[in-house]
Amino acid sequence: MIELYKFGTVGRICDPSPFCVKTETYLRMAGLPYKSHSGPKYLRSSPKDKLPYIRDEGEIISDSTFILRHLEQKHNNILDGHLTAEQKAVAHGFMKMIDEELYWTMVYARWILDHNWVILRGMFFGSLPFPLKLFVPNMIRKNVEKGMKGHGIGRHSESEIEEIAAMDLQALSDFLGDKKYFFGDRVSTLDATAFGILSQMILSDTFTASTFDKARTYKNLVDFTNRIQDKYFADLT
Ligand SMILES: N[C@@H](CCC(=O)N[C@@H](CS)C(=O)NCC(=O)O)C(=O)O
Repeated sequence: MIELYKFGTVGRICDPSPFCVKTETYLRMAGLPYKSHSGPKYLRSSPKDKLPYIRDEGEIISDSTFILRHLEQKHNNILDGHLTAEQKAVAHGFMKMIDEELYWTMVYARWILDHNWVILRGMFFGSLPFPLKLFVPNMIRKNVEKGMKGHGIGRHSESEIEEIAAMDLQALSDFLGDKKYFFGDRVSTLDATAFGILSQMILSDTFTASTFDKARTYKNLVDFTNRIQDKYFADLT
């Protein structure tokens, strides 16, 4: 059985990481049996020091993109087999937009906006023993900030980052239109990927940001997110 290593369920969301949500949603959509292991301690055993990773018949695969690619190849394109080459190309573009851009606007909202940082610090680092809790959280926040500068997103102003998120959300909403899923009535890896980020922005009320408020103004994105949550995560009430 596939073993999934992730951070862990928070409320009704199966993980605070969109990449872990993407992977778990994929497994559920594909109907592949899996066992999950939760906790930041698994970062230490992750080959890329990030979560998620999976163990599949003894093979370890790290990074959600490679995990989904491995599972699609192994299981005869179980989710994307019905897509044309053109649809796959569009899906690829949207998935990169989500993973490489929209994701970072969420990171900014959670880690950099001071009112959310206070919440995140308690949530992720609250159980650190004294005196570690005095300096470790700030050190990690500084590293995140550095990573955002390296990526480029961290060089923009707050309003520019909100504008980037708004453009990405508009594109997702326009492409979804009144379809049930991004390519019609059948789910694909793009749906799992979009659900990964939209579940954080739309379903979670832990953090507040105008980008998340913006996401909730798109009725079709809200309906899509609830549809997937209700269908695939009914066990998380
Ligand atoms: N490209 C990776 C990104 C994974 C990733 O960034 N995971 C974050 C959580 S959202 C993480 O593990 N961060 C912990 C760290 O950097 O120490 C994927 O698609 O899986």
